[in-house]
Amino acid sequence: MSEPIINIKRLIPFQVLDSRGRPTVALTLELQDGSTHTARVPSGASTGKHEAIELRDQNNSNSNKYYFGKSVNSAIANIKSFESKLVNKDLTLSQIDNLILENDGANESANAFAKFGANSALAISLCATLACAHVNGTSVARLFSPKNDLVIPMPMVNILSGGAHANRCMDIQDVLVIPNGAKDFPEALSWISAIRETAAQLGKDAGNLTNLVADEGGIAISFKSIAQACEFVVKAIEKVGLVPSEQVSLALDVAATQFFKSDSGANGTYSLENEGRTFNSLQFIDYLGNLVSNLPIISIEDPFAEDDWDAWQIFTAKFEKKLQIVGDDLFTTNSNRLNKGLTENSANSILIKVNQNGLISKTKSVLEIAKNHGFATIVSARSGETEDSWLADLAVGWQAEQIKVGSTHGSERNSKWNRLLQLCATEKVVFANPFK
Ligand code: 2PG
Ligand code: MG
Repeated sequence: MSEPIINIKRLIPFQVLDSRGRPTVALTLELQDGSTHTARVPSGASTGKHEAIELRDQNNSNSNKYYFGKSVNSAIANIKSFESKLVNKDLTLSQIDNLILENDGANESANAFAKFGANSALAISLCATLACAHVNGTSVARLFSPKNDLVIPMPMVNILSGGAHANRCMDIQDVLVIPNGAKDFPEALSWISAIRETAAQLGKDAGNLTNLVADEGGIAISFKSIAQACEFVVKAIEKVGLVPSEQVSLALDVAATQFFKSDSGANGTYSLENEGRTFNSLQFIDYLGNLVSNLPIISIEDPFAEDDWDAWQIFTAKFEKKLQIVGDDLFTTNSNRLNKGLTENSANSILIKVNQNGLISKTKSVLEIAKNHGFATIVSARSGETEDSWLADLAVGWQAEQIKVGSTHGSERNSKWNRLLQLCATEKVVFANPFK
């Protein structure tokens, strides 16, 4: 299938706010046919050090003063100065992405886009994707999946938040649920909504619900141990009348880089402050092994720090048959890091975040490499999100089979769930279940 061609008239970048109230880049791309295509760029909190670099204004200029150094005027200026390289030309998405890469000299190295900004790059690449769907006369989902039934991904949904998203009220970042027994996406979402509300009620009843909805719409409750947090979610699943494991299972995003302390990169300790325990890598492998053996956990993300490759390898050798082992900070949606992980058998699944990479066509290539090697793929939102819903279309179009966008509170989360509901209502779909 040949790629659609677009002809850009102008780029209008501007600053908007994300779901955490922080500035982010938005762009309206106008085509020669007069149509406009607008996208907003997400942003993480627990960012891996190998992610493409997001540009923020560090200076304290007047326009930045009230945003505490987080404004994105330099990224916006970069888009504007790049405009002349794109306008009035017939270009495909791949050609546009390559021009952006050449301009930065980044070539998908770790820490790419230090000069141009991954947020500048992604704004252009996203808008170009939307424009390609427009000239094709289709949705973004259908741009990438023109034939056959659309594959609606299995959701992985945040119930409890901790770590960088909830003032570290739990050591790990998320306890999530996967509705692996649901017959379709609408049923899956209804189960999850019930579990989230029931968990909030249980927290209130027990008097330990922190008066805070976390960054991704999850519930913030202090737990002394990870096991306790998991048991709490199991209780919520049962209270709803669903059967743990059979119908709904647990997933963890450990986000271990956040509590790994090291002077020299690889050798260091994992320190669970709420639990009051410290582990070396081998001890932490045993600790997590024990958790997954005793609880209905079917997926574990970032169980080890982003450069603790040995621990990943040992853990994967032990648990790959029974567990989805997901690299987020480990791979940072970067083909070089993914290839190292494939060679060393460091995981069996990858989290795909478009702003970790910076470009839509290159992100798609990373996902395809992963799929071709039998890895499970999970398209993911960031903790700083916007009202945009293109992520749902990308997950469907790329047939990722899993999607993670936080919880079921907050319109920046629900815009993605709602888009999937819309696709279920308007298209012929099949519901992916990689856990059957
Ligand atoms: C993650 C994401 C989303 P952040 O770690 O998977 O939950 O968090 O966007 O803060 O990196
Ligand atoms: Mg993560």
